[in-house]
Amino acid sequence: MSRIVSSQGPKTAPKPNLVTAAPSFRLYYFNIKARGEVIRLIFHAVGAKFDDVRVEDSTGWAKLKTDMPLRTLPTLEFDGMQLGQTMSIARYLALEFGLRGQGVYEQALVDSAAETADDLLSDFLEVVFIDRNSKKAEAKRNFVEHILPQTLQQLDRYQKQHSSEYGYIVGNGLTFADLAVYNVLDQILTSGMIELGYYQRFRYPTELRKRIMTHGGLMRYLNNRPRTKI
Ligand SMILES: N[C@@H](CCC(=O)N[C@@H](CS)C(=O)NCC(=O)O)C(=O)O
Repeated sequence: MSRIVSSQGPKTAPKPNLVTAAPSFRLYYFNIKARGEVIRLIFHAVGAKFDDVRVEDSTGWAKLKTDMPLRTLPTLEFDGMQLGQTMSIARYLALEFGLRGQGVYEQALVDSAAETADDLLSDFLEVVFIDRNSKKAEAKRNFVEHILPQTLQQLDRYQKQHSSEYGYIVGNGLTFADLAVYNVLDQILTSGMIELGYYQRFRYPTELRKRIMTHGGLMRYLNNRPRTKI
């Protein structure tokens, strides 16, 4: 369920639910994809219920900020606890939901791939948020011509080394690293920086996209999610 927190939103963070046995998850993020989207994808990939709280404006955020452990979003609340930092939240949920990989080494490999996706997302968001048009054009060119293809080549090599399974980056099943990679590649595509054909030169991104397109829970979400600026 999605909720929008506006300037009329709640003054304090809602009280934790102490009665239910299964954790009741509430994700706070802005009404954009950017960093928080990978966490939404994790919930939808496993069909777990969560309250998708989308903070809509700066007044709503100013009121909420002091209730957040690191004063940033995304923040996850569950069982009366709070967790900040996107990748920590993603790792925690991946462990809860079986998207973490098998064994300690494989889990570390999954982390490496997810961090690579997160680095790419940071580079992408840096370009998106550049104000000056002259600088933006140059940064965009550098991103599309250098950073993106280099990262995609790295991911292709990585998949070849660590998975023999179609469309998965490590091991033989979906992990949160696949969702992190899908998330950033999808955001780059929908920003209009590149066209879909761009990814077809790369094996893993092409296979991964096909995997996601045949995942019922993810497709339902991707086809119906709120249309946002980024
Ligand atoms: N590394 C942190 C970055 C958190 C962060 O800077 N979040 C931004 C939104 S993407 C934020 O909360 N901005 C509002 C603010 O800092 O007041 C993470 O991934 O969670």
